[in-house]
Amino acid sequence: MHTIDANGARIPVLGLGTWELRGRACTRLVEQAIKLGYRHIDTAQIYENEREVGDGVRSSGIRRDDMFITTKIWTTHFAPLDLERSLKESLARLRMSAVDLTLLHWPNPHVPLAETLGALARMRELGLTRHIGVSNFTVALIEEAVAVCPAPLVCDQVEYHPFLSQAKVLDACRRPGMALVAYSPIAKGKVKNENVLTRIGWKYRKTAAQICLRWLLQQNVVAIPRTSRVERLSENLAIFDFALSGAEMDEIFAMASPRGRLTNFAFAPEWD
Ligand code: 1BO
Repeated sequence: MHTIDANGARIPVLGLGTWELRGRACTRLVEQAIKLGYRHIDTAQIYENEREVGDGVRSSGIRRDDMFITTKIWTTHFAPLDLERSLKESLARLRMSAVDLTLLHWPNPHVPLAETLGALARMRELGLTRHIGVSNFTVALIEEAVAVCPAPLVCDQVEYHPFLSQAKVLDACRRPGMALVAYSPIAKGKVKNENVLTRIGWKYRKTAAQICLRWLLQQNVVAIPRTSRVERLSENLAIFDFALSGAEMDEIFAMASPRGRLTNFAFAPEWD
């Protein structure tokens, strides 16, 4: 699996997102993904599937060291002692002694960022997580996080697909050497049958989703598509045998729109 280096982390460029995957279906999909070649699985406390993700990793038979596992701390656990307790609970559910990457899932303006990041950095020192990062952080929040965090942050995980520009966030990540990890990289299936992506796909005998994932890959962006269908797992992996031209990349960049965001909540920050 191709990887991206970011502040000491080597992140497999394609991972399996598990948001909304639950129960035995989640375990089976994680196991199947690993058997097909996935080496990066993304979960979160709020997804309520850490136990099933851990089960899937173990039943695949893969060595733990060959996997890159991310979890995310929910915003109600950002006070330092809560953060430590909740990460230990995540590890107990996953039945792992450490994860590869722990993220703050969303910004929480009610707890000072320096305190939360100080606690997260301590989790790294204690060996409970190999790397740390953030998710759903804006440019201003990335800059604040980098300034106050005692350890290097390796990524910001945000929604990113052709309908939503993340040029400013990408730039803010690159300056301190962080990776951008794209969730909903195929826009929750909305790229399927999209005209530009479908037309480019004919040329390479690829689907619109594969063109979209390749477009992210060529920007050095990590993508974590979620799917509940086994056949899609292989489709999403088959993006390493062709390359988009500069003109095709630009055509896809031109699809972004101010109304392109698909995931928003009342507690979300003011987006860039
Ligand atoms: C509330 C979950 C958003 C994507 O991780």
